[in-house]
Amino acid sequence: MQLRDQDSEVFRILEAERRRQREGVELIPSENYVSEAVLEAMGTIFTNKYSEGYPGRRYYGGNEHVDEIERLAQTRAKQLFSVPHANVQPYSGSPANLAVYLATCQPGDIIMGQNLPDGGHLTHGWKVSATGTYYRSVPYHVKADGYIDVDEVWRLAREHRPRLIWCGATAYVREFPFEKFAEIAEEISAFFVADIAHIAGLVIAGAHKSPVPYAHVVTTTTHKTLRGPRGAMILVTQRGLDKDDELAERIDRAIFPGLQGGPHDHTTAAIAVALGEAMQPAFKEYGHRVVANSKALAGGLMKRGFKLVTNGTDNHMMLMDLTPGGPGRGVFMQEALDRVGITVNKNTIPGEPSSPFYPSGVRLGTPAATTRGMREQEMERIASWIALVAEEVEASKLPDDSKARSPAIKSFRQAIEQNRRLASLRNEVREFCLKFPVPGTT
Ligand code: DSN
Repeated sequence: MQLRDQDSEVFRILEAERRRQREGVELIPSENYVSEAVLEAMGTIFTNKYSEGYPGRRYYGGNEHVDEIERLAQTRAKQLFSVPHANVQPYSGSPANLAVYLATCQPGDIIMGQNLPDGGHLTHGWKVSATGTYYRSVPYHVKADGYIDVDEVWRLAREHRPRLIWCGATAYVREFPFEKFAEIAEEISAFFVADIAHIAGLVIAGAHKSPVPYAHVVTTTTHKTLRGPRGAMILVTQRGLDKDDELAERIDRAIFPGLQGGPHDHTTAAIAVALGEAMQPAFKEYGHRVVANSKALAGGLMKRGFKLVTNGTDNHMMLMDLTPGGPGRGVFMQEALDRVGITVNKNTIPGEPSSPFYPSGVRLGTPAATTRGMREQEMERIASWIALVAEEVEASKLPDDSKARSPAIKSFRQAIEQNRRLASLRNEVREFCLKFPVPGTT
């Protein structure tokens, strides 16, 4: 029986989400739209199977076809990234990164990663993450200009001699200096792990330098610029095997049985499909277009007087610094843009004067809009809408008194619901979006 007939309640919610995706502009840089083939593979009977272990070495019977699909995903991953080993089983990016710790460190070891408010990821040692609890985290930062402070990385690495150094981020708009991290790690005999979750698709397309010649291990999610299902991969490079010839086995054992149980075989099937798509010439073009669109959107925003961290971007994302209008305004912009159908996320900025919950920035990116076929001229239009929304909410400021904040945001929400200018922009955005189909929503 079809979902529509069997469970009208779930179907209704799904339809509402389908409408939201079709009728709005998705600018969260970690999101994307998968193809219908990826969606189809996700929704297959591979979800019925248990397959603990690895191809040819399973704990359950009946895995001959799962073995085949997992081997195919591994082969495609190895070919695309030019690496000798790929594990495609991590449930998502955070478990993939945890598995790297398990494979390379002992609890209590010193590790280094980019500080979270400076754009780094939770799993690179931030204090509230298990990685900041079980390991001794020494974060590095970005400079006042927004670029990674490589001199500080050198200094901290020499002083603390970490076992593991991460390079990778969730909110960093410039090309990563992988070669510098390789030199630093080499000098102190640390493992160098590149987390390319955000930029994997750009790396495949040649629109961002590859970390493979420099890092020992590379982790990535599969659902951001790579445009696959929600999942992740851990790649071991030749450099990694030269450092530790058992590194691939250590990584595999860390994922299973170290951290996870049975792999999600339907996800593995969909990863294989996404990797197959990423091998096509059209994907190269896609990766370059994502960056061209990102530069166009950044240019459109700066032209309209917005301040961007580092004054631009090299990749798929940009970070608006809203502090000229007062600290903590990210939340107002996110809510107001949501109201007109432009989805972004509030984000901390380097040197954040407010807090992660009430940050002073907004993070935007172009992977999803580019998948829909939007180009530079559409980015210009989106920049103009963002400017209009900003103008409309210019007067809204975050109260200094922390108790007054939640009520202020509540009344802001009511005000934007009633704002006629925003309601009319919402209609314009909807009409525009319907011209750019989202795969799987028609
Ligand atoms: N949630 C991801 C992002 O948005 O960048 C990071 O894990």
